[in-house]
Amino acid sequence: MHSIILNGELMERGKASIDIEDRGYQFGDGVYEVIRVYNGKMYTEAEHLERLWASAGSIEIEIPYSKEELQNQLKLLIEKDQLTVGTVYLQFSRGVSPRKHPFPPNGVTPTFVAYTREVGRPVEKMQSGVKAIITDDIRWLRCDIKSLNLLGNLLANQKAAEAGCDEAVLHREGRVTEGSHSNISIVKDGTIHTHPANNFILNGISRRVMLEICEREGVPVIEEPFTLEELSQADEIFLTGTTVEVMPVVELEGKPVANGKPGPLTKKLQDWFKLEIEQQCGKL
Ligand code: DCS
Repeated sequence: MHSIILNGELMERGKASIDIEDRGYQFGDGVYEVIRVYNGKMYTEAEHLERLWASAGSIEIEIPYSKEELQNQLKLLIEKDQLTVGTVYLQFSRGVSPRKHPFPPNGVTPTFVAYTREVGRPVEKMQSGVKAIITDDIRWLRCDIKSLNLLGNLLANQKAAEAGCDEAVLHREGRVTEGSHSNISIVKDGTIHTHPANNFILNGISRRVMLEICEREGVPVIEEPFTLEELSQADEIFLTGTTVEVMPVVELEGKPVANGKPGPLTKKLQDWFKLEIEQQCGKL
């Protein structure tokens, strides 16, 4: 039976209830994280918690725990659920208050929810690659905040799903930003191109791991927006994200990417990424 943490209390999922005037429920007024668990251990948890605090801070939500306290709660949850490979989802909303747009008065505490899910590594897809569509990035201008408000992402991903694809590549006036739930990079003549970590994208933790690997291994990277034209001419395209790790895109808008198979640099990055995980969480 899966457990849930609600405001610091570990309980059965069926016992948890959320007030209808919780601002997360009514406004999407909150922030979240998804942390990968391998061999029962959280991967890059410090980075995720750091980003959670940054996201909360940017919308003036004060998390009522220390990072250490939160980490301990999540560890207990993982142990209780006996999770080996999966994810922990956690969110903080601004709390419960009569529905009004301005922030509630002081004294309203954020609502904290966390639960786990068993999710295997997408090994087959990592080998075969996935398909993607291209669509307008209609989201707001603070995509660096991991906000509960995901309508722009959902509409894009729904379009992808309807086209039988896994991901939607988003662009603003022809400049590629990211995927609906992943970061995107291309390879051209041995160089990786990826959007810089500014307000137009989520600064993905997996993206950062990938960039660190590239620096260490001497793979050249250009962190500048690339165009749809460059995307269509890419030698390789790959996504990075907590659940997808390093995922090759082999078909874009129904056309094969290069020869339609995962590219050599993407495959190398997958191996290096796996080694990074193994260093923190043990053999996969
Ligand atoms: N960009 C967006 C819009 C995302 O939603 C995510 C992750 C990423 C990039 C990649 O970031 P990480 O490398 O830090 O995961 N989205 C999470 C989600 O909503 N489900 O799973 C991962």
